[in-house]
Amino acid sequence: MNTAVKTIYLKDYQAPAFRVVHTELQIDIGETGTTVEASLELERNRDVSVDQPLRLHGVDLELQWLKLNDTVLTADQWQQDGEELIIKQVPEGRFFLYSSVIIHPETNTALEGLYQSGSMFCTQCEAEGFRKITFYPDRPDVMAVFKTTIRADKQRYPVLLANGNPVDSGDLPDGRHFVTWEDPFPKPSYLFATVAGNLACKKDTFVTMSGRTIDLRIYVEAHDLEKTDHAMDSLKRSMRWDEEVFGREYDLDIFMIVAVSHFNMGAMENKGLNIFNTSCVLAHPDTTTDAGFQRVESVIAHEYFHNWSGNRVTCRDWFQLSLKEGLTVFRDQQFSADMLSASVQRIEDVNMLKTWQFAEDAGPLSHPVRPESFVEINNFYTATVYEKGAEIVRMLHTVLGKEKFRKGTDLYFSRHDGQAVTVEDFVKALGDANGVSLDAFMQWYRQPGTPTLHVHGEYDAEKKTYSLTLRQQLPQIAGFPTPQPLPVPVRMALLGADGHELALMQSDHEESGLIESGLIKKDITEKTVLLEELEQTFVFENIAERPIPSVLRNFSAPVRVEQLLSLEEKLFLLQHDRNGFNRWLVAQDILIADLLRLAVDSRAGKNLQPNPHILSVLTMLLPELAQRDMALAAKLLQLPSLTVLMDAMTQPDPDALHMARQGMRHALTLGLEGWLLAQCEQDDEAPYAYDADAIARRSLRNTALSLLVSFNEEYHALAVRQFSSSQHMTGQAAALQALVHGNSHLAESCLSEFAARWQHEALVMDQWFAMQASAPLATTIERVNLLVQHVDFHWNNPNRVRALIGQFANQNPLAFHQKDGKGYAVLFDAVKMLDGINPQIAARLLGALGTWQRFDKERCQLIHAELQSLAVSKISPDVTETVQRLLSAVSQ
Ligand code: B3K
Ligand code: ZN
Repeated sequence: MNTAVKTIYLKDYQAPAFRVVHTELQIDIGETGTTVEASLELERNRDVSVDQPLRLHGVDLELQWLKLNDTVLTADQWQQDGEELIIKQVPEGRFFLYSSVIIHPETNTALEGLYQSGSMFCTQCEAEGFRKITFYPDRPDVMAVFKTTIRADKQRYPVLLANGNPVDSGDLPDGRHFVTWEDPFPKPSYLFATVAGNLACKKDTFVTMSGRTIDLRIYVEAHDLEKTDHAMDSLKRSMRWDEEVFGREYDLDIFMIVAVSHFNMGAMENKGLNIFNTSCVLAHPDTTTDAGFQRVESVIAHEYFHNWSGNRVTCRDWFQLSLKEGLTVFRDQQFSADMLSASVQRIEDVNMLKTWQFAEDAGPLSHPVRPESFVEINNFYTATVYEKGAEIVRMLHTVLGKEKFRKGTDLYFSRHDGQAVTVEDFVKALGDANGVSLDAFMQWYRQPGTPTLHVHGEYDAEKKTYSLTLRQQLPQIAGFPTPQPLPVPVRMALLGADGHELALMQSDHEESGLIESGLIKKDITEKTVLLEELEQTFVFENIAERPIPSVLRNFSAPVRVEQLLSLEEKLFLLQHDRNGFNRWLVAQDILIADLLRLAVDSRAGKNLQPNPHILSVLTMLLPELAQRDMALAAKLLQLPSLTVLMDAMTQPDPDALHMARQGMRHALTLGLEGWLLAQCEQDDEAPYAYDADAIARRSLRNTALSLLVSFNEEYHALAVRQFSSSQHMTGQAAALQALVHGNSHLAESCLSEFAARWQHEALVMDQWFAMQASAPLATTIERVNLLVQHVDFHWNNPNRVRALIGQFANQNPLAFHQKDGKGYAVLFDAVKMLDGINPQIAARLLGALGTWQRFDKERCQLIHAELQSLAVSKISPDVTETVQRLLSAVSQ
């Protein structure tokens, strides 16, 4: 086992000994090395004793010289200890430290620090990449004003960018040139960025709410210029929305986005110079699916929103990551809900949470939204920190209500502008602004694991009261204290016999000071009750009939729900609840239960017979629902995924669940064949429109097509027809995927045609790899092993690795968990291969095993052996930490 890893603890946090007043960088880009000269104006913080040395971070830097004020430092005046450069004696007052280092972006495959992507140079500094550029106190609570000069060959790199505003530029000898940028806003080093390349630019402007005109620029490779309209439009809408909804105005005179094709994640919010994975900025109907368009819109918004939630107010240390990520995800989710359909957005967000975050929280990778220790912080950019973090912010929004929440964020942004703060500061500002204490919610940040909410209702026909009893069951996660009750907001309504909502009046109920005041009025039919103890009963009066409760509306808390309702009552909710989200939620519940039953039958070799009552309700409901809410109809038709089903099974059996799911799909198609066919035969709209209705129509049509293709070979021609005639990628890709996943003999020729047509479009080729890797077929492993050898497969491109290996391991449980262990071998071979190239991506891939301990003995043994063999090889700290955490499942 690699034991050289060092664990960092939240409890050990110490304020920085020195602050950086001003940072000046001179970056000289060369083909075989880049020189970085830094000038740092430093000052010892008050209360720090004079004998404390200056400690700077630095990784893989070739030090040329170091100067303290006017004196060159000799080797005995400094020392290097791991990632630290220690300068033993520095003056008492302000002083300057100058350094010169050489770095090698041209061989940097980890894509952290300064690196080359294709023919351009770019940076990624979050979380700790700046230390790969120069010696620096590389921690978020050290905020400085930056001035950056970049020099490079003018012909190859005509565009030279950095944070802030351009203040100087000019030509240099030998065909080189320079540009100087100044960023007036103090910022931590993780928000530093620079770019050099030959890039085309899409320009626009935005007039802010105070009347300032901002230059907007999106830099891309020339052939991608036509794919920037949607990003620019999304950016302008994000800027307006943040002004209107959060009162946040942009601060610099220019806002730039640069698209790069080699990027470890979606995008990065560097001050004034966002750097984006091409997949999250480029969009065109010819090459991008609806899902791609939506992703661009939300990531553009997310990074833009970070300008306030992250940049102006940043994190004190990396344990506080959710301070900026949870809040910003919440903000981007709200934005997307306002742009398209709020209920579809909520369904998608919750589906994501339940699929990935609940799973993460149910295994050895479980951690609190604010972790208490880490080896490699890059391993903690997780669904828990992001998505569960966003759910905590959403709960605060729910209990305060929209206006008070806004008062709270106003105070947070003004009180902490220019500061590096903690999650406590955020929660306190929201409370202070409204004269309430929200401290109880801090427990959500500290306590890992998903609570289960047990719901039980009783109607007293004589007293005309309805008592709703809520109980929270909290999982004990190894290594953490006994869990404490959490505040759980439960948004709810009571439905009468014909589906109408009953008026809610609570008897002698003391309103928690947190809930919107004035909520208890006679005509209120939906309200939020706050469960603060392990168990509480809420009594509603004047309830004239026995109601059916609709609880946890819009998923008002990130919990699993166990509700004592009969199938009939659940089917009633599915048909009558006015809350579209809850119809989806209850449908999931109904379907999961029946699919689990079918899986048991499948293991016993029985005939698979889905519950006829469920089938008849669905076949009756869907065509009628599609008239009113096509998007919801499409969502219901998609059925819970294999991953969600595995989560619901005590010992997941992907084979049996797949059979069960196929059986249900078959039965549904049988009942709905004519209607499904009618959906596919409707005109495939051209030109492509990006709006909620058009997306819903395409979604329903494509879901119908996939059902028909798996149902009967006769329908394969229908898919080929759509594949050839569709005027947009959403139609083409869905048709091809239906053929590939439906194991059609027509798939192969369409795959070849598609590859030939799109071979020069990397993002389309990613889809080509992905749909083959995610095919639930016995032949997939063999195919993935061949695709790894494909000329267009590159280990050094994270998008391609995610498209092939990531999709296989995360989106194809059937093949990945194949009983002979060949699927695991694909993953572990990839991790070993990648570890030397890009440890961040290697470690992330292992996340696919987050619940491995729940599988049967044979599978567990195979995975355990692979993990152990990896643990004893020479691997990066990133992978070491993840392997150790995964292995901890066996000692728990
Ligand atoms: N803040 C970046 C993520 C950085 C990841 C570093 N491993 C993107 C985002 O959340 O906006
Ligand atoms: Zn973010």
